[in-house]
Amino acid sequence: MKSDNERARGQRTYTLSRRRLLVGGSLIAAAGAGAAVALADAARRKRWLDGMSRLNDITQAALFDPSKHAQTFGPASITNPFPFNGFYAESMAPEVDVAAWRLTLSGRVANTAPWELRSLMQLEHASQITRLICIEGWSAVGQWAGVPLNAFLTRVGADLSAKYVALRCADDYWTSIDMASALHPQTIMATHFLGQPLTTSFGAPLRLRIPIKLGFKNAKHVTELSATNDFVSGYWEKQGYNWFAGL
Ligand SMILES: Nc1nc2c(c(=O)[nH]1)N[C@H]1C(S)=C(S)[C@@H](COP(=O)(O)O)O[C@H]1N2
Ligand SMILES: [Mo]
Repeated sequence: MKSDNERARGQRTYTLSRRRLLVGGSLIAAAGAGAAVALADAARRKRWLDGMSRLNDITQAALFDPSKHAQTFGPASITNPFPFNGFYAESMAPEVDVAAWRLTLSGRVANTAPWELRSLMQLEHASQITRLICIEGWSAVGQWAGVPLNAFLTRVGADLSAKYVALRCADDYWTSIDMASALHPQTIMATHFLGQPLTTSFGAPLRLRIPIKLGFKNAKHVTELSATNDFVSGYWEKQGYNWFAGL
């Protein structure tokens, strides 16, 4: 039979270890709560920064001057070789089967019949020697030619008062631009680079060339275009790059 002493000791041990458990438990809980607060802070901070970036978009859109052109260059300024950039290595660039490829149209567009490359190339063409500026810190001068997006949007009966033009690509890349920039005279749906059809690395068979915006807005391997009032952001924009990305 246990003495009262022994029982008390047992009780105390139990109490102590229980207290230790409670203390340990509370510490873990506190740490957990702290982590939760830190996470909530991070989420709040991210929301705040995203909010500021959208405010920045609105300011850039308000200050946008459609009569301002990106600088153009002479052929001697063309960068050779032209650098590749993508969210993967160059060897992973999608090989699009041009015969099967179509540009599909959706959203606020009157005539959504898909376009073959051949038919696109029969439309009005424009050529430009301009600088592509990548946010990662390099730029290069190239020569692109293709259909002015303005003429194309008009041709297919897109709602030119829609807020955005959104683009989807064969490599699951996507981006979107404001309508005013889509209608800018230097914004083209390029089919050619240096007078030749676009190669796989550089966006075959069709890419957006928009010299008034940063490189990541220049979607390559475009497969779908829509005019929309829904803000769909973009691949890099979702990861924090400013959406408007005007120069
Ligand atoms: N489909 C698609 N388009 C894309 C990208 C991409 O990864 N996929 N990268 C963008 C980025 S960040 C830049 S700088 C330019 C690079 O174009 P270039 O390879 O012709 O230099 O393409 C843009 N368009
Ligand atoms: Mo880029």
